[in-house]
Amino acid sequence: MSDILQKTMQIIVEEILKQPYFIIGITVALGYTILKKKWYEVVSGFIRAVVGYMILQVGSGGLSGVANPFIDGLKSLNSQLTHTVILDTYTTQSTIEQWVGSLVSAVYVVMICAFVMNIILVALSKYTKLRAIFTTGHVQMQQAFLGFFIISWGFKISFPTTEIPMAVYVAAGLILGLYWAVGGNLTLKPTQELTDGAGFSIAHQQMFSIALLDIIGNKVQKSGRKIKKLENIKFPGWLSIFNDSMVATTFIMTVFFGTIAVIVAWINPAYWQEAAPVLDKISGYQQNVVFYVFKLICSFAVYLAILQLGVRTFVTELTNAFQGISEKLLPNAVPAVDCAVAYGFGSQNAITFGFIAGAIGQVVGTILLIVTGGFGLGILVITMFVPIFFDNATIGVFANTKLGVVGTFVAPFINGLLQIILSVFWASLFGLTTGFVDGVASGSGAWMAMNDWITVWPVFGMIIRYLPYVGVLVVVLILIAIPQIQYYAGHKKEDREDYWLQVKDWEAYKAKHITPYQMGE
Ligand code: ASC
Repeated sequence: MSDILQKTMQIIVEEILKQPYFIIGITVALGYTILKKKWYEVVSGFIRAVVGYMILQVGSGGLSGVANPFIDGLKSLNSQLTHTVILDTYTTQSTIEQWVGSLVSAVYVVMICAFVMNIILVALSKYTKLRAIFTTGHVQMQQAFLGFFIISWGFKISFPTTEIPMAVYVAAGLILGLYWAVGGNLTLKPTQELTDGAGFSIAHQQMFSIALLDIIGNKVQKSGRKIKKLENIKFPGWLSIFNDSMVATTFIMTVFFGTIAVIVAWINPAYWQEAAPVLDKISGYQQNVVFYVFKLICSFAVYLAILQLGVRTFVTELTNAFQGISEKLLPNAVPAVDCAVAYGFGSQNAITFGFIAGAIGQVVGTILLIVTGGFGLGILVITMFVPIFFDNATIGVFANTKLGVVGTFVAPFINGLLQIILSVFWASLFGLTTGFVDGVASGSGAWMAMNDWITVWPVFGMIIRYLPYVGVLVVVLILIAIPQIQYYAGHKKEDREDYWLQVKDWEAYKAKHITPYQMGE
């Protein structure tokens, strides 16, 4: 590839595609222009979208950063953690980047083609029944790498290698583009229910589980069973502290991370002494450990509040502007956005409770792992914050909407357990139990551990492995069939066109098709 081409592609990928704030900003500006808004309204919409999204990123990035000292503390307890699998989205991306070496730019091309394909599929919505454009660029990049790796495994390619048949790139692009369009489409109705028609869907890493919760929730609601949602609970007595999500978050995080902090301090007293920052460079005063940990723990609620401010800043702009796009450019389309946007809706406590239930599931999974010697595979896993928090909190928020309190605890708990058990299994099967450093296999391996990547994607890989070429066709057909099933089987024949009302007129759709949930005592 020529130098200029490579540089241009790098700019497109790094500065535009991987930056959701830019895509969202441009989308708003484009939508307002189509709606013939005044130039200054277009500019202010663009700015609110970009700044709002950046605020959201400060919130979600901050949440991850706050958890790091605790996770590092846990790691410090075992110095032989070199043969471990790190459960994290970013680590998985960088581990695969090292394995694929010089083929990295080919993965960029796959990502760009898949994104274009997502748009084309939605442009053809009349036939494809697909309505969502994936806009979460940093997640798309991670998915492009793991998706490419899984599909290469399907074609029996082992890394490191310098040549890969064209068919692998084509299959990866096709399947990724379809996955983005289909996943975003699957989350559309549940997200409309959560947000009461805000006009977007979710573009993240647990889209199939959101759809599954919706299906289960519909069955439960239709059965007439009463559901108790978190937002309808008024906690009495001392429990009333849970009525305020800021207090609830800080309280729960204190118990959870406080316990970790104490365990770490007990086994490795030196850790916190080294981790605490120097507050005064001149006198060399190092922060007292108790105050340091207290401040870290309070920061969770701070970053959640920031995240929600970000959502409030740009969501209305995006919803309004996208009307222009879906009227003129892409009929019936919605933007699919980061899971954190969902945290601005529904019960705020569902975020924290979902996380805690998932964390408990992970603790149980880890104990099983230790007791069984890594399920006989000799592998240990270390979870980072993104899978344990964002995957489980998102599942918690959607579970609360459809299944109430019980769902908010049960669904993320099961997910947390599966995150550990299945990640060990998949990392081992797909050959990601070690990293690749300086030309040799060494260091920790990695797996994303997000729900779609412990369930549907590994199955895609296996179908392709056992049915070469035909398998690609099978996976593509399965993905193409999903929206058709939503359209044809989701509604009675005479109501079929109401499928589009989910985007065009949510109130009308809701009145006709959503079973009002029965509030429990
Ligand atoms: C991910 C990932 C993140 C978070 C973020 C949540 O999968 O890589 O940084 O989730 O998108 O807001």
